[in-house]
Amino acid sequence: MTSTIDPKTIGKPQRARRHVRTLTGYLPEVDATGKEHWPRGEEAVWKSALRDVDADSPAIIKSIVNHVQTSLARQAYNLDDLGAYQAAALSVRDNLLVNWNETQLSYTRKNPKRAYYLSLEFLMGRTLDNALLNLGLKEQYRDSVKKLGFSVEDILDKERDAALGNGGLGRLAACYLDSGASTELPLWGYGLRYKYGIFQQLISPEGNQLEAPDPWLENSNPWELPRLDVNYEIRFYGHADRLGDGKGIWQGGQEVLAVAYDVMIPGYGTKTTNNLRLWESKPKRGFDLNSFNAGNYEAAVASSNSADAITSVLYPNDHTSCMYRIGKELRLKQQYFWTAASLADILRRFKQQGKPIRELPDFVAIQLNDTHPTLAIPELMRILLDEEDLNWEQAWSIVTNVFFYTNHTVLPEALEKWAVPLIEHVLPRHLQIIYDINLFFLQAVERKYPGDRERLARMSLIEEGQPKQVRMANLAVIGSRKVNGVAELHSDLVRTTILKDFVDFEGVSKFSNVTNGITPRRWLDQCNAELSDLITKTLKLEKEVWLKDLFKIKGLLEFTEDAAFRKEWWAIKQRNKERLAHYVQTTLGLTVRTDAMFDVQIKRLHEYKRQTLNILGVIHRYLTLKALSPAERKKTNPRVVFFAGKAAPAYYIAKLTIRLIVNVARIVNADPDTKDYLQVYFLPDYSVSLAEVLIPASDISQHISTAGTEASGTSNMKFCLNGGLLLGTVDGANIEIAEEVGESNVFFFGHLTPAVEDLRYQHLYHPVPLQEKCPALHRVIEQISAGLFNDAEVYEPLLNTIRQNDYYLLSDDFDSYIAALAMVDEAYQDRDEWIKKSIRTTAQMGKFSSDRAILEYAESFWNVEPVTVKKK
Ligand code: 26V
Repeated sequence: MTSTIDPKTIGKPQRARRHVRTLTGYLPEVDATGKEHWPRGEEAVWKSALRDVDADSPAIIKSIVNHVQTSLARQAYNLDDLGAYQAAALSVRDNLLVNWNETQLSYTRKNPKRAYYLSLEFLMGRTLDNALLNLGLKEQYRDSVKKLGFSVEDILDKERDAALGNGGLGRLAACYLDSGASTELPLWGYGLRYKYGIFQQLISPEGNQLEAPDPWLENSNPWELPRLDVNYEIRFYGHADRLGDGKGIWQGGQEVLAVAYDVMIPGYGTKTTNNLRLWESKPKRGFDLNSFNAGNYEAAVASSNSADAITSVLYPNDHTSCMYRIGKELRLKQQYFWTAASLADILRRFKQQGKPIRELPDFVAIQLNDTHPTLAIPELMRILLDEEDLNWEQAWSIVTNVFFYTNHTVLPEALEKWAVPLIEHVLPRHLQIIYDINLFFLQAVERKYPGDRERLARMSLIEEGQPKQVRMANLAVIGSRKVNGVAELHSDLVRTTILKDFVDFEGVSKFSNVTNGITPRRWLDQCNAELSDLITKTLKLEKEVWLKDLFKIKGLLEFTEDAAFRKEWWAIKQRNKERLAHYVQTTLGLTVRTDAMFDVQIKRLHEYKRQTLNILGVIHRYLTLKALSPAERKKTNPRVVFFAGKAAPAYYIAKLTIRLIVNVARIVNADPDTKDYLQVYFLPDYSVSLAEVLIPASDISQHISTAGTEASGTSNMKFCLNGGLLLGTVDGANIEIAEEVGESNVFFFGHLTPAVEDLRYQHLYHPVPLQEKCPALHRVIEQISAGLFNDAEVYEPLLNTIRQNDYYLLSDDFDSYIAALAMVDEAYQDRDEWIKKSIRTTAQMGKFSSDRAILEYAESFWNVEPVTVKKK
């Protein structure tokens, strides 16, 4: 069975009349009598809304039509889906604004302690659908838009993703904002308004990843409010002089302007509408008049261009922290520009209350999302010392009570370091302060461990070398009140490996864990509306109740034995598979079987995430199938394997993995012997919106990082919440998911974290030939090398990573991986039992709501309490 229907069109009325399609939209049809026929929707609806004062037109229709006319300067005749999306978005924005104003007013009146989430990435995806859900206006807008002649699905589809992030870290920030507003916390986000988000991924005919810019603001962005009046001057370069007593003065250099753009963040089922403030860089003056008057036009615009450059593009995380391809200096300027503007804004708001600066920690908590905003620590010191005239002890005590630091990786190559000469050049005053912090800190360490020079060298903020480097994680740790990892295992690793010395020195209570979470609004109700409705119906609860207290879905456990319920559950999975198949058909022109098991791995391409292990497993399956007789093949379980994800542009090995996947897909899908049993797809340009289609369709998803390398993973939670089972290693949040849903409902394989170090040692000093160690893997690699997937020599560098060091332990885990895949196949054959596993999995995912996670931050770190904004 293959997909032939377009699920989006089910139940959609056919348009009665055809209209002439022009570049600008539709023209009215003129019939034989010369009468014009209204092009869109119901004539009376448009006309009464246009009369504006007419009370008989529903408010939503009136507001959309009003925006069509006055904001877009268009009318029914030339309104296309994009225009309709924009008008609907502006109309929804009006609603958000009312709540936003109400919320900010109530914060100003009540003056609660506030929390700020500083993140260089916010991977928001689309907004319209989410705003409608949170406002509880989905059905009304569906109706209104329909009366105006549009389908809500079509117009939702016109929105571009706001892709201001790389992956998990940025999407986590977006989930936390949703949960902050939904739990009524006074929580604001601060980030950068990149002109270009994460690059668009194209795949060449050979299977190579190509990158194109992501001009997401091209059609204007209805969700942001420019606040041209909220702006701060930010300085770079110049020179700094010490004034004694830890104080200094910073002068000269370049000054640019940080201008605020606000994005409203509505809570689900609350009036609370928080703010995400994104900064744009602008030249302080349009251009340099002196150069202009001297006739030097190029120099005049050069300074203005360099100011604009700061927020022009989001940096992809590269495979090494050295980022040799794109300017390091610009990245450092980005980080400082954003932290300095955010701090200035936070302090201005605090000062409006008229409180003394020493009370700052009673009113402000700042969460540092990874080390990217760590410059906020010396920046706040600078302000307190040089501008507020506090002494060092007073200033340091404020700083260390305001900041909180979340670590998101233990991979050594991902820990940020900045060259001392670069910081000295760009931020001379901050380098002085960093040195002073280091001096006082190392003096204290020396007092506790006299003469332990190695320990001092390890803990120093400065790493010796050519050049010397500032270790941002060390600075973030000593400048913060609490430090946390993002899953139990990861937090343990943080405490026992990268930050062990700091735990010994400061005591373990400063180092804790907050397991990541996801918002069930986007990641269940929005992306899988049918499943959400079934859950609501089955639990006999209002959907608002269980979507805000996700532990309530445990009630589904009672229904695992109910055959009718299981049938409905499975039918929804099937329709989600068809929706995905339809997407593949319309975007790639390929026909996906929907009667097979859907097996999905979607995440950034990285060696530690081991997409390579997955594709080598696919090849193993292919070779095995080829060796079977047609009759034996028929007994196997048909499987469709989906991959999606971007590789950092300079990450050669990751790009080769993509190329291998694409070429394996090409050969396997065309092989008449196997194509009924195995299909492989690489879906280009992975995004939040694509994840929303892929996740609900998955039977099994793969989270197969080398043990100890994936801090948490959050897509694992999204799949399980949607009733997809998990195939994974004992790593990150996989472990806690298994604890919750029961180990019998997940498929674990591979070596455990404590074994990893020893295995790596063996690879280096006692290597065993691959042929002996893992014949199955050896056979697969030899086939690639022999040209089974064309371009044999192209893959050699990728294959050599396994043949040589095999740092990520593919050869150690391959056999148990293949065994785990076989267990998945076997389990899938018993369909009823599989569906029960699927239901049990969803039912026991309550812990992974980001509401739980954000409340943990609020209660155990920030000491920030909810503020109820009254519904009028
Ligand atoms: C960055 C880099 C940069 C260069 C070297 C290689 C490398 C490897 C990883 C990273 C990511 C650093 C931070 C990050 O994004 N961590 C992710 O955070 C998620 C949210 O906590 C978590 O679920 C993911 O497991 C974690 O990788």
